[in-house]
Amino acid sequence: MDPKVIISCAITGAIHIPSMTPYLPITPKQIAREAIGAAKSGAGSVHLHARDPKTGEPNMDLGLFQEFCQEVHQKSDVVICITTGGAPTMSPEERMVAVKKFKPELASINMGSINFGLFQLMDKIKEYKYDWERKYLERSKDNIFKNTFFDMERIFKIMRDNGTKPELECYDVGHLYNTAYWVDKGVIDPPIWLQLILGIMGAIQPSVENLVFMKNTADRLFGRDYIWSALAAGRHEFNLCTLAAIMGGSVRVGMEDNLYVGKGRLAETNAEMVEKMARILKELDLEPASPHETRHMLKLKGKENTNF
Ligand code: KMH
Ligand code: ZN
Repeated sequence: MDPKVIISCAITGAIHIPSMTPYLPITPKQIAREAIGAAKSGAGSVHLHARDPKTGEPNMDLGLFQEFCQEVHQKSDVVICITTGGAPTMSPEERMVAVKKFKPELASINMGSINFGLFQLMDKIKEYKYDWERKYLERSKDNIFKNTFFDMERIFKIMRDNGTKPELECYDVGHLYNTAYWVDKGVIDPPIWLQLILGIMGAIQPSVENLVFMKNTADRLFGRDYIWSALAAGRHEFNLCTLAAIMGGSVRVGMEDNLYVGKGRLAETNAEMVEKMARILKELDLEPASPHETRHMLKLKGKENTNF
């Protein structure tokens, strides 16, 4: 039987700002509703960040996470993946708290430090809705999203102590080598679950060649012992996810990575983006993995063992 394709949906993230779209989920209610909708449309996993409900600023408040995670946990079977990336402006300490508290089945871990550039987004914004937005984007020019080996070691330990599977966010080829270091150290239980990220400024850019290069590098480093997914920022999202699916990978879509569902057409819901991806898969005779199949493929501990 052909393996299924995991569609992960990243609901809101910390890249985009409310001034870029009226549809960005911000409040816990909106985030929960969007995550549940994405699951109904075919997502096996939802990747969750929190935002200040009044201003939309990225936030790691445990009360906010609790509110939307609990609702998703109660109303849907979808696998919840909690961020430890938070926002590039947050310290690693701040970013680790939600995994300790909620013991999710899945959480992201960022596999290297980068100058995560968001300042270029300012060129397109005519008017800012909130005070923090402009400063947030501007600051990214001179800010390191810090994920040192010391930080990664601490995050891996927290994940292991809480039975959480790491989703390994690799923004560049070097991050695959960092992953190989941790695999050799024995801190990652099989299967290795890689998220290949293309198109973040400060890291590898989106192209067919670069996705093939990353995949070939992963093959050289991990042989057949890994499962992978791709995400591409902005307008490259659907094209490179389609290529990833053809190459045997899984895919991530959603408003964290891209705000448009078609040329010049803002996505109104995350579900729309999942639906589009599921339609493309269908045309390729591929099938989205259900939450149950996602758990089986990634060998997750089960939602009954979380603390939402
Ligand atoms: N923002 C994405 C490019 C995280 O939350 O840990 C990667 C991400 C990081 O989702
Ligand atoms: Zn994220």
